[in-house]
Amino acid sequence: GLLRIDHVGIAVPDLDAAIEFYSSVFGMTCEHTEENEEQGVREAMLGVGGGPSRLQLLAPLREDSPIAKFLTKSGPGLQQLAYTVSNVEEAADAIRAKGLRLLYKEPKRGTAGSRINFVHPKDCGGVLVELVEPAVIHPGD
Ligand code: MC0
Repeated sequence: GLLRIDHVGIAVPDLDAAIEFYSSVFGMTCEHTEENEEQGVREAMLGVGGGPSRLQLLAPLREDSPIAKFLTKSGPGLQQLAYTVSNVEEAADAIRAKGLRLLYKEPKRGTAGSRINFVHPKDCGGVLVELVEPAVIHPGD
């Protein structure tokens, strides 16, 4: 099952400008940045209010990346909602068994060594849902 909301992801054209915006307007802190070549993104994870809530900023690395396509089609804005799970294969199988499409047959690599899969937004009321199995599950999760 789902443990909690892992992060909310926002597509942005310029990562550094977006980090500066969220820092100066909302006082968020950038905890981690990473390039994910396979996903075609440069990303930043921002902490919200000193608690476990996190905002992920996603900028395209290439023209053919899902974020580039999203920006062209929809413009900057909410791109994904991610849930923490303890086991991504089990969570994906359970959702698949309900007849929804998962984007990947096998999990791929996400932020900070996590293992990820996605539910197709057309099967989820227009929301791109990401399942995240962190490399380390923190106590209390
Ligand atoms: C597309 N659609 C969306 C959407 N992206 N709806 C809601 N949220 C989104 N993010 C809708 C389109 O508007 C369109 O609807 C239909 O789905 C097909 O979209 P498309 O523009 O033709 O695009 P596709 O089919 O080529 O790609 C959509 C798809 C893709 C979700 C399959 O974006 C994808 O593979 N996403 C998963 C990977 C990803 O997002 N990576 C970047 C984050 P209409 O009605 O117009 O037909 S990487 C990440 O998140 C990692 C680093 C992490 O967190 O650890």
